[in-house]
Amino acid sequence: MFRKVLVANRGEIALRVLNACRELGIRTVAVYSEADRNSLHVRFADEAICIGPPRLAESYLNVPAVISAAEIADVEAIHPGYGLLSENANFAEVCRASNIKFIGPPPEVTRLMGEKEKARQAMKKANVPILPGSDGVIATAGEAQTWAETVGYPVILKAKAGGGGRGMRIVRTPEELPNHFHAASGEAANAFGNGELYMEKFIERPRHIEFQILADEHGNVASLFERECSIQRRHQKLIEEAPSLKVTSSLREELGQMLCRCLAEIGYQNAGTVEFLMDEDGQLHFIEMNTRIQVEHPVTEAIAGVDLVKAQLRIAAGERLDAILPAKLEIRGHAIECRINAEHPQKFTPSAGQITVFNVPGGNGVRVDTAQYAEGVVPPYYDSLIAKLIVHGNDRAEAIAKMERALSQFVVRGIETSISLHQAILRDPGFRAGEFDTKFMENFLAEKAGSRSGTIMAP
Ligand code: MV4
Repeated sequence: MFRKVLVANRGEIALRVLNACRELGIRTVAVYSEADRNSLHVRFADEAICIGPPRLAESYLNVPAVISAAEIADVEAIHPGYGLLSENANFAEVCRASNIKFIGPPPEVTRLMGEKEKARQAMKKANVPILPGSDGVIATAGEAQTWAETVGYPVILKAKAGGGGRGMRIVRTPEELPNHFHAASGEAANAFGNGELYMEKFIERPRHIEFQILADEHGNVASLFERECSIQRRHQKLIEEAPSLKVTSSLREELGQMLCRCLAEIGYQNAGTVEFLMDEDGQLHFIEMNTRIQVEHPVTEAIAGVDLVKAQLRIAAGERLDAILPAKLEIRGHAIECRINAEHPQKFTPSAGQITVFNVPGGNGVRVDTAQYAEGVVPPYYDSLIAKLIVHGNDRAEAIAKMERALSQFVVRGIETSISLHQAILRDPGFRAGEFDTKFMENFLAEKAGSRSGTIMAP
């Protein structure tokens, strides 16, 4: 196992990774920006190094600053957490050149999955179901029209270098295709420095379902079941759960095996998430792969009984999956996560400032991942996620009851949070019945805005 690891992140995930290291007997090094001087990830690491001013580009995204810190502290490995440098293949290459182990897949694999169209072809080759669409990128609007005829309208144009919803255009008629093609291409060129597009059949009201994968460095791959992530707004997930009510055990088994074979073929290593859209017939279609640990990993940890961050560290240190995982992976109960954001619960505007009261719920089956505390400060420079509330029950109904109880005991004052929004979602009959798709929040917010009081929240 590593002697010393640097955590190249901040907030709850930095603390989450530091905790895993601590429990494995690994010395820890935190890096921080000037805005995070008083953060818990700094306080609870064995060593901490300031890497620059508050702005991300000058601190947490500053590759030379992070690498210098790693060299000064003499670490053997870097854990990137999620976001920031976690899916940056160039960073992983600099780590490799500096003789520092990057805790994640090899840069070649990250690069392959970053080119969404190549990832799609790789999945297709391994018989993983993909949506009807173009084979490779589309050069011109005319070519796009030809593909759209074969696929059938509506279609969606996506950026090859994209992901996470940017640079996408839904096209419903041949007439509007040329305009959408040029707009999407321009937006992609602007956002990703690459205007290349590909096309897929558009699914109207999909569910977002993703599979958690672990792969060791000896060619072994395991599927740790799926998460349901359809409760989102503008591509920001709000609530995730595991398992999905809509994935049958045969589908889970079959797709899990297929993914393991495919990812072994590709040479995948470490933790990864394969994203699917589920159509109205309950069929899953691959859309993209994320080559990192995800925000919502704790719901999988709860139902699978596996510490995914410890698994990442042990895999990167060369251990084999059969030494890390139980002999037989099984789903136990049901888990739900609410992302507690520092933002207005209806307007979604960020709410930075000093926290005055921070009462965290606990008890059987309740987990809170946070780096916040009473008198802590939420800086205006970063992501609004301040805590994740995760509950684990014997079934979904028990998990919902536990979540409602825990939310009612989660008290944050000084800043605004999404806690009351989560309480309102949990009361929704559609949510309670498990009947929802990726349009849920749009409908939910429109309905509440139209209601008599105009407010979602109970007093
Ligand atoms: C789609 C789609 C419908 N059909 N692809 C949005 C983010 C990116 N990862 C993929 N996205 C979508 N791709 C086809 N062929 C609908 C979405 C989509 C979506 C997907 C998952 C979760 C939330 C979403 C919200 C809007 C659109």
